[in-house]
Order: sequence, then C-alpha cells, then structure tokens
Amino acid sequence: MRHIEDGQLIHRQPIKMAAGKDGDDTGTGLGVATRTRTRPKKPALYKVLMLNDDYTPMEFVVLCLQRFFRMNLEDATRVMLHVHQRGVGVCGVFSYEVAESKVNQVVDFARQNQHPLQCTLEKA
Ligand code: TYC
Repeated sequence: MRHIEDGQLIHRQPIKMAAGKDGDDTGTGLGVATRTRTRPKKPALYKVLMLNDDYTPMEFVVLCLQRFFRMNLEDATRVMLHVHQRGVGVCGVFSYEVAESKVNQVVDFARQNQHPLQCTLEKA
C-alpha cells in the first residue's frame, strides 16, 4: 500500500489529455484511462477592484484600504489616488472565497456609512 504523507491527499481527478494521446481514444479530450493528481490544483486567484465614484470621500476610501486590505497610510493613499484618477484600481489578489468576502466587507461598510463606494472581483 502506498504511503500518503499528511496533507498529501490523492485526488482521483481525470487529467485532460490531448486527443489521441495517452489512452484517449474517445476524441473528447478526456481520456478513458486516467492518471491521477497527487496534489490538488492551486486555487484560481481573483483581483479585488475598487471603483471610482464622485461622492465617496477620499478619506473613507483610504480607511477601507487600511482596514480591509491591511495597507499602510502611504499605500492606501496611493491606491485611492490611482482609482480617483484612473477609475479603477487593484486592492489585492486572493482566492475566490477571500476576494468575495473582502468585496462584501467593503460594500457593507460603505452602505452603513451612506457612501456609494463600489468594489468588485475579477479573475487574475
Ligand atoms: N472620486 C472621489 C472624490 O473625489 C474619491 C474616490 C476615490 C472615490 C476612490 C471612490 O474608489 C474611490 N471624493
């Protein structure tokens, strides 16, 4: 029996193969015989984007960047000014779950303070 180290789960996912290669006689790109991954795929990454608007105070955007993205004042001010001047800017890159949670935290905090600040996510 094969020894499996801690955290090294064997995931029996079929791996996509080029047509005609490695036992793929189906022409579907999915082989019949399957090799297996010994490590899970790295999770996809998502950018959290901040959007400009005409009403949210600059200080509030800086506060959001400090509070939810752990930026210092200098970085938060730089990102806020970039968004103010260019319309959109990247706050950080995260797994889907973390990115979605950051977007919700920013939008909820903005709503609680009656600001229209918008934040969204995009695949990195
Ligand atoms: N444009 C806003 C203002 O002039 C400031 C602002 C910057 C708003 C960044 C949103 O994501 C933003 N008060």
